[in-house]
Amino acid sequence: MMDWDILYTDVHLACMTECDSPYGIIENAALAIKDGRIAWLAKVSDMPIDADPLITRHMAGAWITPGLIDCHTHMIFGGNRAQEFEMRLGGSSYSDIAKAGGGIQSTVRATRDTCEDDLFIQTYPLVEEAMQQGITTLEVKSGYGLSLDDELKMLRVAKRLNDSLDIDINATCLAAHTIPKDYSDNPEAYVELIIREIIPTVAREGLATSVDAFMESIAFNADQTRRIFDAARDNGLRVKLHADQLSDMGGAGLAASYGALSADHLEYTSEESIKAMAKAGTVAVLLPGAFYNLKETQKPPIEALRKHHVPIALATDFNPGSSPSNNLQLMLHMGCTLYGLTPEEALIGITRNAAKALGLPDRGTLEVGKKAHLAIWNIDHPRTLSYWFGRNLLSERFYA
Ligand code: DI6
Ligand code: FE
Repeated sequence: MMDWDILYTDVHLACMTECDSPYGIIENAALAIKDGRIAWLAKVSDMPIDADPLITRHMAGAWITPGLIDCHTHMIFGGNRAQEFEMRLGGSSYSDIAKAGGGIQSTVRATRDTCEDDLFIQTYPLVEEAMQQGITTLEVKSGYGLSLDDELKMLRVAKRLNDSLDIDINATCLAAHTIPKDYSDNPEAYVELIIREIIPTVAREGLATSVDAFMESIAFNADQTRRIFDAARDNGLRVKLHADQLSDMGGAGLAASYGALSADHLEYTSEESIKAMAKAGTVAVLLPGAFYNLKETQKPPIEALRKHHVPIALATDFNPGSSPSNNLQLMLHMGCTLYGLTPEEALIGITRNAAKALGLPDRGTLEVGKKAHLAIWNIDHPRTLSYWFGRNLLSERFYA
């Protein structure tokens, strides 16, 4: 007997599986959940006659997609940077502001000045906002602490949020976000601190599953990034990289050579690096919110990514400087209008490929055995999710 916990019936499914039908659509379908996993899904007409769910939900033709995954955020931070927004509107560039001690450094000051409890209290409603968007898995980076204690503080906040809310929070150590002001005379000493203390402690305490770095002329060079990645590997952590956002430093290729989960941003990435990503299975995480907000004009090389079959994910990059938006649904629209993705590619980017970018094969599609993380929508077709912008089209979310 099919003793399911819940059966959603009279639904249409956008399974987002790798198959011939666009979006992996199954119309006039039903989906059953048992013990937190998808137990069965197919057309209603194929329902087994011995189906005996505890709860049956008649959904009047709603659409179900996999729960959304925001695979790149800097959601935990103190203060905000509205003043820098005004400066940029007045003509200053993001790099100029960073070089003058603003930018990431100003959020580092504000984050260091905020105690762990207050950071938790401030971030809690931001995670709730993400949940209201249909997000069931969220990546959160440290990187505004830049000292052992403050990086650990941020990652403990991520863990507490994960333990307090119905969402999976995947934490990443981004101690290599920038050289903190207190080390500006001796950047190498900070790299040593990351390698010898921060990464080993984070790994030992199980506070993150991966290590990220910002490889850029205003942050870390290739040699430093390699040593940080070596330390990650020695401590059993996966790697990912903020690569080629403002210039082509060969970052995506370097990340691929380490078998990185993802290389993110990629506005200036070369075809050579893209080939290396394809070979390594490194996901391209595109962040149109930062591109838009910084008024960038160089688009990531979408055609080359397609040509070499590099999986493309989309994320918010939610942070107080370059991308102050927590709206993942909006990134669908921006991925289409700013980068030329198709609505289907965009939706794959916040489901199946976002799961790949986090190294989580147990989610991101609707398939038997996958986690029962669902987003339920009042729409007439999944393309509609990319069409509207700034609206929240979610009607329900299921997280087990
Ligand atoms: N690239 C980004 O877009 C964010 N970090 C990074 O390395 C920006 C972070 C910030 O401006 O606070
Ligand atoms: Fe980022």
